[in-house]
Amino acid sequence: MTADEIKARAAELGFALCGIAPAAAHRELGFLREWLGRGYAGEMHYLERSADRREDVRAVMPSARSVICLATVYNTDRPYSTELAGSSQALIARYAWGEDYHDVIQQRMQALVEWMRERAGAGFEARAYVDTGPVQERVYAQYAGLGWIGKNTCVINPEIGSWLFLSEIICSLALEPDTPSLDQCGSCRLCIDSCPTGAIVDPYVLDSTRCLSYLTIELKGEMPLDQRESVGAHAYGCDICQEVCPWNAQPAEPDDPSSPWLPRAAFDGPTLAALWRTPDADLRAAMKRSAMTRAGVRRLRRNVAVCAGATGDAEALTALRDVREPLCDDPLVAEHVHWALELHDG
Ligand code: B12
Ligand code: SF4
Ligand code: SF4
Repeated sequence: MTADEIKARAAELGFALCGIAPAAAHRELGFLREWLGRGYAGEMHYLERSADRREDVRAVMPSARSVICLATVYNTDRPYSTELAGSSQALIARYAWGEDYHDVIQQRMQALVEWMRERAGAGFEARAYVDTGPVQERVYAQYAGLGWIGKNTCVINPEIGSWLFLSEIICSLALEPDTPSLDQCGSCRLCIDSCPTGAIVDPYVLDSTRCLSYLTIELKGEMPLDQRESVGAHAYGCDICQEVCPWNAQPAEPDDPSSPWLPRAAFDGPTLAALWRTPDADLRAAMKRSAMTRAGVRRLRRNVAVCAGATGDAEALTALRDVREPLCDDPLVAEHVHWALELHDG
């Protein structure tokens, strides 16, 4: 079984990109320790706990010789959040709109692993991960030639941009590696200058504790007071540093109606007020089997309350005063509602 045969099978299974990186001590893997040491992981303690394995896939699977890196495009033809500024719309990061990518991509990878297993000899070992494994996915993707790690820290492919889910199969086969991608950011710094919170503290270095994606998704408790006003209308995640990137300027292809990444109705451009007025049970149903289950309804309500305060949107503030779904009275949510109303009512 050759690398080319694996790539052809990956394309049949719906992967947009497939490349091979050697399981080796790549230079960029070493940045993780310093990044953790600076406290940039915030509350994401799992990154610290698994740092040994994240530094080298051979600590995950000692027989690892190659990492088969895969990318799946999730863009749809909906407008960018930067085009919706001041529109009252609740901004939800596009990766979270549709089906849970962990489920969709894990199934495709299992099919690829099974296909490989049928062809490989005895002793074949493989582990397939999408997002949740102890692997620095972007580093391997760069070495597999899928794209370079941009100054916004995302992997960018020169032909298809960075709206990509990464996943990988660590395997015991010594496959022919691809040529690593070259950095094409040049003198551009649009992502750094456009980040609303200054989270990209240096080119290629992101302080998660300032990133809206971390604050609205990963952070479990109260949002720090001094960061709330910079949240704007970002109710879940943030896409700005990718939207401004020239490599994502090409409009998306018209949507295939069967695409798993199309937004569910509740998250297809709702205003902040409409999102707040949606009953808890409906929000829960809309989140089912989507990536948004990570934050859940409680944190989504916390975020929408912060957005209402941060934007001062009159309809959203009215909705905060009117609607009393059970989760609105949750102490975490109530504190953020109180903050938003205090800010505007005095
Ligand atoms: C933790 C995490 C986060 C954290 C931290 C992000 C981060 N930049 O690390 C938070 C919650 C903020 C986050 C946000 C997002 N994430 Co995230 N996240 C991860 C996760 C689980 C681990 C990333 C990691 O290891 N970080 C640790 C640090 C050290 O790595 P790093 O910032 O990537 O730094 C690299 C380089 O920038 C460089 N570097 C670092 N320091 C230095 C210093 C110098 C001097 C130099 C030269 C280089 C350099 O080397 C590092 C090597 O790893 C990965 C999945 C995975 N298992 O890999 C997904 C992943 C990176 N996330 C992803 C996505 C889609 C997002 C969001 C777009 C979601 C959203 N819309 O809200 C945002 C994007 C924000 C951004 N600009 O990165 C995708 C990225 C796909 C792509 N095209 O790159 C991944 C790969 C998940 C997946 N399987 O598809 N995420
Ligand atoms: S996702 Fe948003 S907040 Fe985070 S670094 Fe990018 S622009 Fe900044
Ligand atoms: S916006 Fe510019 S600097 Fe940032 S990742 Fe894209 S090309 Fe690189």
